[in-house]
Amino acid sequence: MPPILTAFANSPDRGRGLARDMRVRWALEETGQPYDVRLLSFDQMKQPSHLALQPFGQIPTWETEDGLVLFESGAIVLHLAEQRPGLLPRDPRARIRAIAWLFAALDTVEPPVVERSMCTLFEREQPWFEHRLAQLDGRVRQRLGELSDALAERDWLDGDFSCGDLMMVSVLLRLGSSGLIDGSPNLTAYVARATARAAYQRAFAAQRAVFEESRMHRAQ
Ligand code: GTB
Repeated sequence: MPPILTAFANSPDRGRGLARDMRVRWALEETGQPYDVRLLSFDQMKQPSHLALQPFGQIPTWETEDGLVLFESGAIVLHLAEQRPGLLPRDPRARIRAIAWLFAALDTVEPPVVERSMCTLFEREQPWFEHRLAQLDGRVRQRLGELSDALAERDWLDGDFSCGDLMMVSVLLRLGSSGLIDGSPNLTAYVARATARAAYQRAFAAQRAVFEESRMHRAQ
């Protein structure tokens, strides 16, 4: 039996590939690993059977036939990258540098990006919304500027495309239509280069199919 990834049955991103199962699907496609998906409602995510896999009642999780259970999208992507070639260099120093970029994506760039997106989703009605958004935009812009300088004119962050690039681009995509990346042409090109990869396209189509299917059911 193929391993099982969990994902939203009805993703709030409406098929835009922004939920965190997408980064795992992308890693699976990059490394050519087959998988099945278990789709969960919000209620199911909070049931004991899912909490046994993911203590915070979230997606994604990863279960293999031989009993491995993993949560945290970063840990799952890193595990997949270690299983087969494609997302980590062989050279030990290059390998740990790629892993450092994966952590940088999750721990340094994603927090202000998520904080901004929470603000636009849940704080829009507050009298201080515009002020707060400007503040958060500033924090995101600072990280984007630093990342843009680090990437410079290279295609990828450090050598070949790696799980560090996969995670960084997954995080940048969450900025969506904010326009914040537009000020950094090298980051815009970086995201376009990554999302043009066949593996990204396959992963995107797979999560999009879930949304289309649920839309059809809702319409019936
Ligand atoms: N650190 C964990 C990881 O990386 O695996 C975080 C997992 C996480 O945040 N999962 C979210 C979840 O299960 C889904 S992806 N939330 C339900 C809950 O906490 O009860 C986050 C997400 C949700 C929606 C959008 N969107 O609509 O654009 C984007 C990302």
